Amino acid sequence: MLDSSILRHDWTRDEAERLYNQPFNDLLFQAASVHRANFDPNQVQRSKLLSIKTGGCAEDCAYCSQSARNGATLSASKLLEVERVLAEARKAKEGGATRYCMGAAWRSPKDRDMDSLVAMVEGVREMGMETCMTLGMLDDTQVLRLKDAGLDYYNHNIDTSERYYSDIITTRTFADRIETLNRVREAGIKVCAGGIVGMGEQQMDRIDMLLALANLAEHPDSVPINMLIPIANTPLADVEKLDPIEFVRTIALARILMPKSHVRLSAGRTDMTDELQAMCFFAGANSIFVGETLLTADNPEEDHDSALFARLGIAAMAPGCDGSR
Ligand code: SAM
Ligand code: DTB
Ligand code: SF4
Repeated sequence: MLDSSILRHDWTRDEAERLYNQPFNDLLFQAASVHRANFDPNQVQRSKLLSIKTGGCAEDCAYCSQSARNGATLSASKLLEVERVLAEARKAKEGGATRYCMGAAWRSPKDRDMDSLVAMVEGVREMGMETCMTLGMLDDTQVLRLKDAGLDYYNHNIDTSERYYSDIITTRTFADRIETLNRVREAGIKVCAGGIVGMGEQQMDRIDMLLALANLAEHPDSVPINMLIPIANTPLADVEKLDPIEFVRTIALARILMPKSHVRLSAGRTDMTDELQAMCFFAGANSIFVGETLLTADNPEEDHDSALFARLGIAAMAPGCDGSR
C-alpha cells in the first residue's frame, strides 16, 4: 500500500497506468483509503460559479460555448458591474457556498478591467467567502494585483494531455497554460487546475493529464475534473460519451496522485446518476459546484444536491474548514 502522507512529484507513466488499470475494486479501495487518511470522507466542499463576462472569446477551445470561433449561439456580454457581482455573491453565501468563483470568457484580462476585478475580489472576501477567479492567461503585473486584492485561488485548467492539446485548442499551447500556473503559484495564490474528460481522448491522455498536474512543483490545491458537457454547434457536440467507469477511474487516480488536494467533481453532473456521483465521492472527490448554472451550462438543482448529500450522509464543509485531517 502507498504511504498516502507523502506528496510525490515524480510519478511515472508506468506507475500511473498500473494504478489506473488495476481491478476496479482494488482501485476504489486504494483511492478511498488515501482519501480518508487525508480528509474526512463525509465532507464535501461547495463552490459557486458566476460568469462575470460571457461569450465572444477569442480562443478556439473545441468544447466551449463561449468561443467566438465556435457556432454556439450564445450572445456576448460585457464585464458585469461590480455591484451586480457582489449581489450574486451574497445570494451564494446565503445558499451555503464557501468559495465564490468568478469566470470570464477571455484569452487574458485587459488592464482596463483590473480595477473592477480587484473590487470584486475585495467585496467577496468581505462577505467571508474564499475567492476564486478564472480569467485566462495572466502576466506578472496582473497576478500581483490580484494577489494584493486578496485573491485566494486562481483556476486555470490544462484541460487534457500535452499530446492531445492541439486537437482541442490551437490558439494557445499547453506550455502557455503551465506558464500562467507557475506565475500564479509563485505569487502565493492557491492554484486550482484540472481538466475535461470525455472529449474523445485516449485513456493515456487522461492519465498524462493527471501526471502533468501531479508532477508540477506543487500539487494544485484544487483539481476540478470536468466531464464534457456537449454543446451544440461546437466541434465536440457529437463526441462519443465516456464510459462512466473510466470517469470514476480518473477521479480515483487524481485522488491517489494528489492525496491532499481537493478533487472537484466538476462540470457534467446533470447527466450523471446519483449512484455515479456517489461512487465519485467514494473514489475521493470532495468538492462540487452548487447552483443551477455553471458558467453557461446547467448544473443539478440545489434541492437535488441537498437530498443526495442527506441520502449519502455527506455534510457540506463549513466556511474556513477544508475537511483535512
Ligand atoms: N476563459 C478562461 C479559461 O479558459 O481559462 C476561464 C473560463 S473557462 C470556461 C473555464 C474552464 O471551464 C475551461 O478550462 C474548461 O475546463 C471548463 N469548460 C468549459 N466548457 C466546458 C464544457 N462544455 N464541458 C466541461 N467543461 C468545460
Ligand atoms: C472548472 O474546471 N469548471 C468550471 C470552472 N472550472 C470555471 C467551469 C465549467 C464550465 C462548464 C460549461 C459552462 O458552464 O459553460
Ligand atoms: Fe474562452 Fe475559456 Fe471558453 Fe476557451 S474555455 S473559449 S478560453 S472562455
